[in-house]
This record gives sequence, structure tokens and C-alpha cells, in this order.
Amino acid sequence: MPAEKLESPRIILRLGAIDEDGWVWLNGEPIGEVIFDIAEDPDSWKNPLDLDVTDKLKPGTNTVAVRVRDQSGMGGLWKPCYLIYGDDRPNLLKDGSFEAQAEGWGFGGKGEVSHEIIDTDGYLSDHCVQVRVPEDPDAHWSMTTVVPATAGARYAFSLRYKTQDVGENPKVKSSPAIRFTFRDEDGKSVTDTGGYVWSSFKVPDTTTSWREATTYVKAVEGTVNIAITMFFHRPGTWWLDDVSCTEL
Ligand SMILES: [Ca+2]
Ligand SMILES: [Ca+2]
Repeated sequence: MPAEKLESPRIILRLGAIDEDGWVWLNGEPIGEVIFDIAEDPDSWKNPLDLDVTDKLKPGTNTVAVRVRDQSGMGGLWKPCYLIYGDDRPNLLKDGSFEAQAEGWGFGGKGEVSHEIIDTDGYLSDHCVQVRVPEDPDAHWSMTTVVPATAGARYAFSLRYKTQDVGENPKVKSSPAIRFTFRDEDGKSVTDTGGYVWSSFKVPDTTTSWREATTYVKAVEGTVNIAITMFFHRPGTWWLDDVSCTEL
């Protein structure tokens, strides 16, 4: 822990996901726990546990201890863990909150899809995007944005979402799918294949509250920016908010 980083106004220790129960200590002091409760939160085993460690870290080496108890299926601490520094890691997206009416986004799609920026029921805010995808295997919705990036750096791309009556698309199983294009100054792809890197989220048909999904990418050699496109092929109603891309 470099001493200057301790001056950050807020420091969060993010434990990627604990499957299922977990207890966490920092330098021997208990700082948090998560107890899996299927009625309370059936997804806690795959979601991040964020612990505020502002004023709890010291310069130099700090020791984090995590005890995990698994009682069903696979278990463990199984997603990347890292520190998030207050304002040091700004969202690279121009407007991922949609409070500025989706500045910096390009919208697209095929078929009778529709979207609107609604001013009710955003995630901890007013605005979010509401998307409707019809029952049509050829229809889809897409949203694209571009973020500046540094070759070799790792990035977390995350969003909040809700769904209602989302069904299957017989042609496209992995949806929503996220496409990353690492580009040079001319906008050309710089991956070995000259193509894309794909990721996807497994999302329930209907959610009762906002959920979070996160994926990670590493910018390849020669990257100047990353074009990020989200594709929604599954029919139904989607709400999206607080889309972010941060350098880790
Ligand atoms: Ca388990
Ligand atoms: Ca919002």
C-alpha cells in the first residue's frame, strides 16, 4: 500500500464473490461478513462483497484474511479482488448513469425493438434505460460506447439491470453479450485475429430488484481505446443503469 494512496477520500476492498459464507479480517481485525441466505439474496455467492476500508489500511503491507464456508456445490473466493480508490478510478464512460440522457452512447438494433430513457425508477437515481425486445429470433437491441484505454491495463465493465418476462432467443443463447473491440488510433482492431473479445452475462427472466453484473478485460498491445457494445437478443423488458468501465 503506497502511502499516497491512503490519502484517497474513500477506499473500498472488493472481494469478487464468496461462495457461500465468508468472514473477512484486515490486519487481524474483523471488517465484514456475508452469510448466504436464499430468501434474502439468492445471488450473494456470485456478487461482489464491498467493504469500506477507509482509515483501516496502513502504509506498506496489509494482511487480508478470508474464511469461506461452502455447503453446496462448488465454493470459494472465486472472482478478482482489488481495492477501489474514491475518485482515483473514474468511470471512463461519458454517461453510464443516463442522467445526462445517454451522452456518448450509440443505440442500434434490428426488428421492432424500442428503447427510452425513463425518468422513474433508476438505480439509486431518476433515469435509466428501458428496452423492449420483441418475440422475434432475428430482433436484437444494442448499445455502443467508446472508452479511452491503455495497452496492458485491466478493466472492469459493470452494469445494473432489471428484467421482466425475459425469454429465450432460439438462435442466440448467450445474451446479453458484451463485445469488446480493442482499437488503435485509426479505429482498427488490434487483436491478433483482427476481431473482437466477447463476454456474456447469465441473467434471470424476471428480477424483483436491481442486480449487478461485471466482466473483466485486459487491453491488448497497441490499444488506444475500447469500443464496447452490449447486445440483447432475449425477448422481454430490460432496464439498465449505472454502466461503468473502470481501470483496475
Ligand atoms: Ca457453493
Ligand atoms: Ca441512473
